[in-house]
Amino acid sequence: MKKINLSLLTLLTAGSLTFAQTEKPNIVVIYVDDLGYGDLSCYGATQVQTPNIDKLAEGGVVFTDGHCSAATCTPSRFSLLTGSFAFRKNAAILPGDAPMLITPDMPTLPGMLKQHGYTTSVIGKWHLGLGDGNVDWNGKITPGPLEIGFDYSYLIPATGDRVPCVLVENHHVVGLDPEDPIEVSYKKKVGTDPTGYEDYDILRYGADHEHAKTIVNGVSRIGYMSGGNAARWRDETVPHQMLQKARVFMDENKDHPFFMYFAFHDIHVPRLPDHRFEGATKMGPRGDAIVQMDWITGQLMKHLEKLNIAENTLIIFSSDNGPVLDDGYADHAVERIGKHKPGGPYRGGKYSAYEAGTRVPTITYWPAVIKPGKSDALVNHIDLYGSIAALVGHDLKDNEAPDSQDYLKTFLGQSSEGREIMLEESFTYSLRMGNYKYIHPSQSKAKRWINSIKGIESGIVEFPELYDLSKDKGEKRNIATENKKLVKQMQAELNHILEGEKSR
Ligand code: NG6
Ligand code: CA
Repeated sequence: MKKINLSLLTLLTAGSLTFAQTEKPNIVVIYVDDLGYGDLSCYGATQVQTPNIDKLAEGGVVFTDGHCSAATCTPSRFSLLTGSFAFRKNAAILPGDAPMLITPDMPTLPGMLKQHGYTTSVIGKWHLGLGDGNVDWNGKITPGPLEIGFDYSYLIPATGDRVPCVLVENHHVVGLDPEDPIEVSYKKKVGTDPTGYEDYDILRYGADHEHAKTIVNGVSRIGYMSGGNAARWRDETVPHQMLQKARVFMDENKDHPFFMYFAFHDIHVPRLPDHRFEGATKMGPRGDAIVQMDWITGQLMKHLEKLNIAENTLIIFSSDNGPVLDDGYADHAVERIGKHKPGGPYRGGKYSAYEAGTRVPTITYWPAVIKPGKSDALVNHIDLYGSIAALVGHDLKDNEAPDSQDYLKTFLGQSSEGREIMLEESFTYSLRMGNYKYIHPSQSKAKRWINSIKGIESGIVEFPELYDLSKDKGEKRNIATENKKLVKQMQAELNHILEGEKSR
C-alpha cells in the first residue's frame, strides 16, 4: 500500500519535483558512434526518420550546443568515464591490442556510482584498451572494465573495423574454442586467413589500405588475426546481441539503481545493419544503420517501460564524435548522401577541430524530473561525471575527475547556465568562449597527416583561426587577424587549461 501511495505522489507531483526529492534514478548513457549533429530527424534530418529518438527529444531536453569532449572515439570515451581531458593521458585512437588506458587506480564514473549503491555495466564498443600490454585473448582478459568500476561488461574490444573480431563478456572471449586459439597482430600477418589486399575479389566492400588486412565476415579489417573461428562475430547480429544483454541486465537490476553505458557500434564502419533495415533509407548502409540504431534505442525504452522503471530512469543520449562518410570502406556513404547534412549547419566532422567534430546530438530524458524543452547552453560530456556526482550526493575527491564540473541543473533543463570556456580536443585544440571559437595552429606534420585523408577537413592549419559562431555558424570567415587581442586572450585561456593539473 505504501509503495502505491509513493508512486502516486510521484505521478501527481511530477514536473514540480526536483531531483533531490526522488529516489536515486537509474542512469542509462546511450552513446552512439560517429553520429553527427544533423543525423536525427529531431535535429533537422529529413532523409532519415528516427521516431524513437524523437520521442526522447519530445519528452526531454534537446541541447543545441552539446559536445563530446573530443573529435575521435578513444579520447572522448576516456573523458566521459574519467572526467579528465584526454591530453592528460595522450589518449589517441587505439589499436585493438592496446593496453587499458584507464588504469585501475583512476577514479571513474561507474566506480563512483558503485560507491553510491549502483550496479554498473558497459555493453558495446569499448576502444579503451584491455589488459596490461600483453593481452591474452585465450585466457583471462584483465585488467578490463571490471577492474575500473563496472560490474558487468559485454564488449566489442576496440572497433568493428579492428581485430580481434570477437565479443568479450567480463573476462573472456565469448564462444571461444580452446582448440582454435586467437592470435592478433597489428604488425605482421598471422595465420592463413584471406586478407583484403590479397583476396579482394571475395570482399563485400572495397577498402582502403589500412582496412585491407584479415577478412572476417566478408569484410577486411585493420590488423591481422587468426583462430577463434567459432567466436568471430557477425556484424549484422552484434547490435541485437547487445540489446539482448541490456535487457537481461535491466531485468536483473530492476529493483535497485543501476548505471548502464550502452555504447553502440552503429554508425561506425563497417556499416552492416541487419537485413531488416536494408533499404530503410535511400542513403545506403550509413542511413540504414541510423535507422537500426534508432530502433534499438526504442527497444531499450520499451524494456524500461515494460519493467515499470522508465519513469525514474535518467537517459543521456549522445555521440562520441562527429560524423564521417568515407571512413575506409566503399559503402557508398558519399555517393548516396543526397541533400542530407550529417553535421547539420556546422563545418567539419569526425577528426575535425571545426564545430561538427564535437557538437553532437545531446538529449537528456527523465520523465519523473525533466520537463521537455530545448537548451542552448554550452554543455560537454566531460561534465557528466561531476554532474552525476552531484545527483547522487557525491563530493569529488582531490584526485577525482580533474576537469569535470557540476552542470546538473543545466543537464536537467533547470538552468540555462552553460560553460563559459570550453576545450574541444581533436588533432589540435579548439576553445569556445561564448560564441567565439579559437582553433590552435599546428606546425606538426605528424598532426597534419590527417589532412591527407580524402574528405576530412581537420581544421589544422599553420595560423590561428577565430570564428564568431553567432554570425558565422559554418566557420567560413577567419577573423583572427582583426581580433589579435581576443586571440591572445583565448590562447592564454587554452594554455592555462593545458598547463594546469586540473581545470575545475
Ligand atoms: C582511424 C581509421 C578509421 C576509424 C578510426 C577510429 C584508418 C585510415 N582510419 O584510424 O576507419 O576506425 O580510426 O574511429 O585507419 S573512432 O570512432 O573509433 O575514433
Ligand atoms: Ca567514434
